[in-house]
Amino acid sequence: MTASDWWRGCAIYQVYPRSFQDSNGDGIGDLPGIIERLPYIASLGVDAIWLSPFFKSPQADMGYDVSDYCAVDPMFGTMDDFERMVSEAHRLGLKIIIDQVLAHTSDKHPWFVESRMSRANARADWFVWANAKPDGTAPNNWLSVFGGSAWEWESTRKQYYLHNFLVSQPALNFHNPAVQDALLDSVRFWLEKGVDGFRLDTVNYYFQDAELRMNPPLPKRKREALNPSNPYLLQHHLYDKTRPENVSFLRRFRALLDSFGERTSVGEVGDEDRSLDTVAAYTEGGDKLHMCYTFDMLGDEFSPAHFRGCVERFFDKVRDGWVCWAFSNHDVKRHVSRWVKPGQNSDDVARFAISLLACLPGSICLYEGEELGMEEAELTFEQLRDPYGIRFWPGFKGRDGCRTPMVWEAAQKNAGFSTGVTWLPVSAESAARAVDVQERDGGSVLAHYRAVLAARKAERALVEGGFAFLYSGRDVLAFVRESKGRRVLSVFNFSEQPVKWKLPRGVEVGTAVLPGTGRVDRGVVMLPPLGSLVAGLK
Ligand code: TEU
Ligand code: CA
Repeated sequence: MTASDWWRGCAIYQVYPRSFQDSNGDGIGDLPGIIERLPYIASLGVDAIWLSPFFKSPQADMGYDVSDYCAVDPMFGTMDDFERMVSEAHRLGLKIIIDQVLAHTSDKHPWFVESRMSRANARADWFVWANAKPDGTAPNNWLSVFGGSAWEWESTRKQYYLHNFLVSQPALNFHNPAVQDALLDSVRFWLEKGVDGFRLDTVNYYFQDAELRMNPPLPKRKREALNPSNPYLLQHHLYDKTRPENVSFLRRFRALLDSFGERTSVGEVGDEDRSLDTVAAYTEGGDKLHMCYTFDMLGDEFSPAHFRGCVERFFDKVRDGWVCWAFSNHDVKRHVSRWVKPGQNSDDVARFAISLLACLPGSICLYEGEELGMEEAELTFEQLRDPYGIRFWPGFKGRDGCRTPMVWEAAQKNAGFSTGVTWLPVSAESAARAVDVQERDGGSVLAHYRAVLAARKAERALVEGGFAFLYSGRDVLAFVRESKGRRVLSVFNFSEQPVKWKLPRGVEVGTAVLPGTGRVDRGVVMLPPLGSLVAGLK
């Protein structure tokens, strides 16, 4: 691998700025707070940070509604803070990947403020505008992910505009080349500031069907829905996102990145029933996105067959693309809470999960707090801040449960996150998991994460090797990773009982690669509940 391939097999740590570290007592995390904690991130053994949005924003969707692509929101700090953060991260050997929310702006973005004023102004065609049907209703049946029609009436223009998410997140019109140019200018702005890559939010929502055709009803083959209480997930989104045009845009985007060298990109492809076809179209050929991720491993399924299926389906469809796997992020229930069974210790689930993630072929992404085994917080309706949760409560409780603050020092107010009133509560249960407590305990989840990430980094077969599945049954998943003749065996017991798994004939296990509770006895792998064995093969 050359230096420009650093992203292949890298480990990324997602920071949600609002919830990481508050430096000024306003109860909201900020960039100076992140700078303070960079040594901690480096100590985990990750290669890069993915920073959720810190751009100027009314914060209707917690920063995923941008009103200035090239400015830092004062709530998070200054441009000077950002520059200090990048240089400090680089000094510590950490890359910085920032989140680009290009599919839509905030309704407070000057482009939209201008666009909505008339049908004839310089930015009139920068968003997706359409006339009402003769009876005055919306142009078609498209729905918003966050509830209701995807169309909002603008009485000044006497037209509807499209929003795939909140009413205050108007969709940009990518069919207009001037829009593409303006967005690429902002990407260039951050490249010049020295960022190492981009996470592209909702990259499959950039282009809408130019003819605005109706979405057909959902076919019988129902897709797995993350949130079935939401009608959006019951509609078949055939025409509201068109892919072919996006491929040319992504080529332009990639050429820009390549002109800076050693940069990366990871696209978020979600809410689609054919997302792997999309990923293939967006990553193949090495001239578009570097990596993509889908929502495959962000659901409730927890079985050998599921993880094997996710990996096999991905590499079956996306032959020369690269994947980035994640079990948690700021949009989904924390994975320990999704996967723990009654009577199980969630810390055992946390240890098992990071060992599994570390062995999967691809790059990996961790979400802040998972290295502490943080669980999903139970919040009351009054405590919610996420508009998505407020809208669908209680059928869907929103995304605040995974967004509660990081916990640093157990004995400090708000576990060291903030001296003020925090934007989401810090519970006593989460404070008990604080970093300082776990650093004193060699058997902690945090200690396990550090050991696993260090071992993975040192093992090329896990970082860049190919893979072959040996076995997947009800309880056990076994596979081999291989690079340049070096082979590493991974065996995982997903069940609540101890299991024995007989090594295939001729397979001889050498020394352990990752810390784990499994052992080998006369050709049989013995695994306690949620146990694993990851070891080199002779
Ligand atoms: O998420 C895209 C997306 O599809 C999510 O709305 C997803 O369906 C949902 O969260 C699952 O529970 C991205 C961001 O990650 C998210 O935080 C933003 O709210 C969204 O885009 C809009 O910008
Ligand atoms: Ca703050």
